Amino acid sequence: MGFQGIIFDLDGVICSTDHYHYLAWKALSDRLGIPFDLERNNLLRGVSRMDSLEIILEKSSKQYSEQEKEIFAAEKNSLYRESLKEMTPDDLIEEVRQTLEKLRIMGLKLAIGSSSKNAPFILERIGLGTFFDAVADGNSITRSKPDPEVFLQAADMLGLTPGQCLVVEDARAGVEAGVAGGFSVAAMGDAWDDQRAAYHLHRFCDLLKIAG
Ligand code: B16
Ligand code: MG
Repeated sequence: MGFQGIIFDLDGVICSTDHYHYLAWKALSDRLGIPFDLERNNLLRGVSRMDSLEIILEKSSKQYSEQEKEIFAAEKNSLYRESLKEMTPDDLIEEVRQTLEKLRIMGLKLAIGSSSKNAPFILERIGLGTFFDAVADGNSITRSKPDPEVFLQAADMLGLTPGQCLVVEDARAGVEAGVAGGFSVAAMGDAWDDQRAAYHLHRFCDLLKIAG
């Protein structure tokens, strides 16, 4: 309570790009003959592209060179970007749009804290390219979640301390990152029941009660 800023994860919180990640990783895994399903996909939430690939390759019987891994990651990203190109502002759920607008009217500073290098492109596709007061993402950090760097950077960009901000996350790695950075965390989606989170969101608009 009494927060001055909210830092949102992107994939799985603001929009459902997490399913596009799954489809692209699944296509690559199938081509390489590596078992991969929705349950394993949950391990990749909030984790960087190359770290996600390493998790997928744990189930491979073959060893791959760093050069091959770069090619696999580029292949996955190219498939993923094809899906992103289809996104429009209609892909932003109305409840999310209205909640964001109400939070802004309440005077909160709003930021994105995402591991994704595609974050600016996604925000532009869904019509939020200039909405947030700050965007910290995979392009500006050196360490991916569960390291708190992305959230600390976002708070710094807002001119706030971690204690003044709430982090909203759908990934267990993201909840861990928020707590490690000294933030209160609201968990939703796959991480909803994570006991490290201070709040558990049934619906996105529940944020209005927490922040109000
Ligand atoms: P990219 P988030 C994360 O975004 C995704 O949850 C994770 O699945 C993905 O591997 C990571 O971004 C990197 O994404 O390949 O687009 O750079 O949940 O932190 O907003
Ligand atoms: Mg996420």
